[in-house]
Amino acid sequence: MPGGVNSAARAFGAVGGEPIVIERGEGGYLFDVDGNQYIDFIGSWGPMILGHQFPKVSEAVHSAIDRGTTYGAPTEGENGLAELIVDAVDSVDMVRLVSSGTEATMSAIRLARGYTGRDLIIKFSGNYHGHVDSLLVAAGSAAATLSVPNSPGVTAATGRDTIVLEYNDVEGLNHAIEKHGSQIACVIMEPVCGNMGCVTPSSEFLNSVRALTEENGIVLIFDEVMCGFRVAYGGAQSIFGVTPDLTTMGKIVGGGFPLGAFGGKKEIMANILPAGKVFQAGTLSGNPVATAAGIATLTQLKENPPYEYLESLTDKLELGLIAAAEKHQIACQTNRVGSMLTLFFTEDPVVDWSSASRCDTHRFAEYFWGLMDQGIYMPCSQYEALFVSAAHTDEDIAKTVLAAESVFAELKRNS
Ligand code: KE4
Repeated sequence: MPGGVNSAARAFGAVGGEPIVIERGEGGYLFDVDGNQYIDFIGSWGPMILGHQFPKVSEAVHSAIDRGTTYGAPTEGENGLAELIVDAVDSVDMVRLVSSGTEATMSAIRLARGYTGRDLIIKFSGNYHGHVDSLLVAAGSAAATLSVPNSPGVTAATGRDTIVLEYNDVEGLNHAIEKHGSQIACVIMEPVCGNMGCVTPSSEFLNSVRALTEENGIVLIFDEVMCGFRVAYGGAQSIFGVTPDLTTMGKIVGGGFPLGAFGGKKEIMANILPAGKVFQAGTLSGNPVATAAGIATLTQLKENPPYEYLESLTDKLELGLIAAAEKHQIACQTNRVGSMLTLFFTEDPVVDWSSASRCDTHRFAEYFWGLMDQGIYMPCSQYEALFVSAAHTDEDIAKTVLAAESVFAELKRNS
């Protein structure tokens, strides 16, 4: 397997050394094949909001598997999950289930282009929307970390239809829409960024994006693959009170199984084949085992919302990390929304890719390994968010803060 992994983000390219190999997960913990236990703050890069092996999810999956695994025909579970999504996300009237976040964003962009008859798309540097050719131009996440701004294999022609702007740059957005407005099919953005580390939109930026897209007949796509069901049951849009035209989802919505979704206004979604003419299909789309996991996960989140608990735990973690860093004069910033948090090794506030890219990634790597050596598994890149799960405890947070303090002391000694 190229690089020994099936996804670049887990190859430890940003921190050096060899990835650990996981044998199992349990609650808020991972166990590697050598029997070491770790507090898991990756949570599979977002899906594991309830923790690993959450009983109700496991039971639903076993029951689904006992009836079969895939039929290539409609099943009731697809309706059940679609109804939960439509109920949870106010802007979603109709939804199509797919097998990954990448498939969701790729399909949503094709839909926006088919619906508007326009070619151009706008994305923001530091935002990652999966490995869609048209979006692998200054992507964040692994591409940013591996300093591969444009992936080989993405053609110049493809790149020419994508305009890349700076996140939180209202003037730049105004200028681009002034210049190209009538040719732009959509703007796609992370309403809470996780792929340059956690970065939030200013309200001026978010309101400008919505107003300018509205005025120019441009489809606004909120990529909530990471922040959907994470920062709130209704996603980031329910926190900010801004309504996109389309929303892409993944990770949590599949309960740990390969499942993504895109949905939005009926007048737009009704253009998707076979209701409309925009082609979209998938052998395992709406897979019965994945929808069972998704239904069990969303039902748990809806009936026993963990968001207040997650807010309190993650707040303690953030304040503890900041205090420990300050005690040892380690320059750090934090950005957090709910249980998404990033500790940036830089003096200045991080509000976009250019400020994020000034972080001391070498110092991040030392911090990562210092914690790993104490049984704490943080995301293996400065440009990722950590995720706290409902299975984590105050004790886990206290242990993490204590471990971080010893790491900061070491960093100070070495500086
Ligand atoms: P997937 O195709 O990996 O399911 O989803 C792509 C995607 C789309 N949109 C957003 C906002 C995302 O964060 C992602 C995937 N996130 C990365 C972590 N930064 C997944 C980790 C990986 O690629 O292994």
